[in-house]
Amino acid sequence: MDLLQASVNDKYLALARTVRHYLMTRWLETERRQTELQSKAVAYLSAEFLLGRQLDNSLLATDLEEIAAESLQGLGIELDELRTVEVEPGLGNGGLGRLAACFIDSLATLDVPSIGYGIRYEYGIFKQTFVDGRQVEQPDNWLELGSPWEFPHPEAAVTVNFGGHTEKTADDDGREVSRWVPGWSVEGVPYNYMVPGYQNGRVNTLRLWSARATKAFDLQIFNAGDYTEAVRAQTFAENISKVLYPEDSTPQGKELRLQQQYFFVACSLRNFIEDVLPAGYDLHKLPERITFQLNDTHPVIAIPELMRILIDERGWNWDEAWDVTNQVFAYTCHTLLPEALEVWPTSLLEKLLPRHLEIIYRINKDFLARVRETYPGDEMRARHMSIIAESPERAVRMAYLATVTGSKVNGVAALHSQLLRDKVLKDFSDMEPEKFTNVTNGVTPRRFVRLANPGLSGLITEAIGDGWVTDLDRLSELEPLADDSGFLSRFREVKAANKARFADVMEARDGIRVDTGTMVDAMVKRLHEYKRQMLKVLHIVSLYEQVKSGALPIEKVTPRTFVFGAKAAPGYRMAKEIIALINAVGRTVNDDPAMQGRLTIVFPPNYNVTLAEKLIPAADLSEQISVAGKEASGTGNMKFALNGALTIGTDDGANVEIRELVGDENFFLFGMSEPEVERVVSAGYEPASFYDKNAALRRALDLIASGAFSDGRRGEFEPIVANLLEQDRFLVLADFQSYMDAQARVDTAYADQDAWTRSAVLNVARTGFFSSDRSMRDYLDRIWHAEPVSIDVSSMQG
Ligand code: B1H
Repeated sequence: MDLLQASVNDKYLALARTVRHYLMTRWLETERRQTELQSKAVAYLSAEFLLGRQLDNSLLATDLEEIAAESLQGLGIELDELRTVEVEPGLGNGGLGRLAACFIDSLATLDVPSIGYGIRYEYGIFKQTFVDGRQVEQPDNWLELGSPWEFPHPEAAVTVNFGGHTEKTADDDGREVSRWVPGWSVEGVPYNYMVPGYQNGRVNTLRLWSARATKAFDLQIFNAGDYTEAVRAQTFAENISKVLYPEDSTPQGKELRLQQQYFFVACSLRNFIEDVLPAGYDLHKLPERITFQLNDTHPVIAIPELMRILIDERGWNWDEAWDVTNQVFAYTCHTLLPEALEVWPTSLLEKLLPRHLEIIYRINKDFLARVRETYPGDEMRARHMSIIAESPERAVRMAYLATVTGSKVNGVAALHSQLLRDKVLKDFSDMEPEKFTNVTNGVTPRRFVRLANPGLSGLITEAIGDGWVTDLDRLSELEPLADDSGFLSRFREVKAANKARFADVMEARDGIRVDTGTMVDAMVKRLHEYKRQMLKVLHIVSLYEQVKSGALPIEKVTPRTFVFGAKAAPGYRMAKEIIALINAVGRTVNDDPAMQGRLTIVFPPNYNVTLAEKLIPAADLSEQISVAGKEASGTGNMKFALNGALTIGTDDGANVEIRELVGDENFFLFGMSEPEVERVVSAGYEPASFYDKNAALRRALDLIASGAFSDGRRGEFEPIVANLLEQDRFLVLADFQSYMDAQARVDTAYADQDAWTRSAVLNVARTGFFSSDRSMRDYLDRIWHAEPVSIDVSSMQG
């Protein structure tokens, strides 16, 4: 094609193909080394990988950015223009999926042989739009304009069975065995993605599975002469990998979701055993070759699947199979919300995976025997610990299955892991304390500092060299510069430039104007009541109310731009109401001349990884305000701190560790602690008493109820206000005053720009701990025990 006729997308695709071609030699060499050494690897099983754009990351990993920019310029093409047309693969909901993407980046950079296994959803997380301020979801057709980063391998498809029934037969020795007679099947086609390490020659693989109808399936029906039925069957099969479930934190117990889960783990286990391991490998030695890390409970059906393979297909006895299965799985829990713990009705398992259900029953029987042996006569304990729940319906508790089977169980921040041991999984931790461990989450410094914040990266590199990109603890060398006025002023210039860049993006993306002279106060995360976006809204409404009523002179208000980014699960009513309220408050406050633009609310729709990369470097204040004891870790909190925002936050999740590291004087702590929350709740929390006692809170809530933000329609936000006054499950009203006080401290601190910038620098210097490279080292030491294998790049050329 002629360059003159090529669209921007054509040019982007051509560049992407060039870069991926360059990576190919390294990919093949990585494969070759792994085959040669046969060392232990890590398989990260995850229903979500929220990758973000690939071009920049690939250019960084290969150190090709400069060359690419120059050669493109020679052709009259701007690299920046090509960057902007890439559609990010949104194959995840939020933190859990993005964590998986950070982890595979770090594993590749640390030279660890590893493979990510997941689902190639045809539609990722929905595209959020606002219609009259209300969320409307649109399909995310991310494959529409081509997907240059994936390599389909239809020839390597594997078959996955479902349904049918089991039959009792006798084996060669006359023992009774159960056999699965499946009812139907689909094929899984692997799509491989390159996961390049940072300039180290290693390229690992992310293998995502796409479902299609089996040939046999088609043929049977074609032969019966029913063409339309055959085509329908194809659609049925393809449905399995059609769409990502948009529930974050609260899974829906839908049949299709269980199909997705089994589909991808069955494909992955088969692929690892039959294609990654050498032919004829003795599976008794499997633990020497692999740990399957279970990213939450979504892939936990892999446990009975491996047992089935070893027993039914390989003819092993139960104990042999259990011994190996025990060693190769480890489980990461990501939640504390009881409603988020996945449970599958036995009726559904019976219908979809009857043989797996039998295996789960047997695991449970053996386990309960062990419990009774350890705690004779304690029948209550046995009932509590059973993998099978009996009410409200008979169901399998997937977290318990993973805990019983896994070699290790970990939480994702220190507080979270402690609460797992003390509460959610207490009985299991009492019985097998050594099984429980913590690995605090981390984020990749390549994407979230080096790429997202080139200004800060340049400044850091100038000061301490570029070793920090793969050794983030070295940020501590910046500490002395917190007292260097020259450095502080350059740091401030970088922040200002990042605000200007963010303002440009907001203008181009959504036509939203951002005043770069204001404090950028950001709350970006999924919309969930426990995360308490409502607390932020009450802060804003209260300030507005105080100005309007004359209690607070407008000149006393610190100019702030409140940035929200939040998707709500499409079926989560209250979350969607809160989105509507934020937009309504935004419209009213932004349009009110009395505010003189001092308080501005911006809520760009469809917050995603790409927007995060622009917003986070521009932020001054990071809002991490969940009710203590509910946010397992948070990872946005780490990204903001690393980019020099100060945190206002509760003692929850990884905030605890951030505060310990940056120091109390560089963190705005507020709110009840987890034990205090427990006490208040068990004493019988009455939110209305806070409304009665606190005039500012009362005025803010009354203003919302009055219709001030809904053109006088009083009923509009009634469900939100009523919920807060009557239930308030997450103690918004109880923490309101403490939050307002902390925000007043923020205003005071911000007034002294030198001191503020000093704190910001110290946040950067002291949070190197939150690199996902460190998380990976912790997993390697405590759970995986795999060794790095370096790739020799000297023999390779482009
Ligand atoms: C987290 C989820 C999650 N925890 C169910 N649990 C899902 C649960 O599709 N589903 O059904 C999807 C996601 N996600 C998050 O994990 C935690 O809330 C964060 O606190 C944590 O930082 C993150 C990574 O560990």
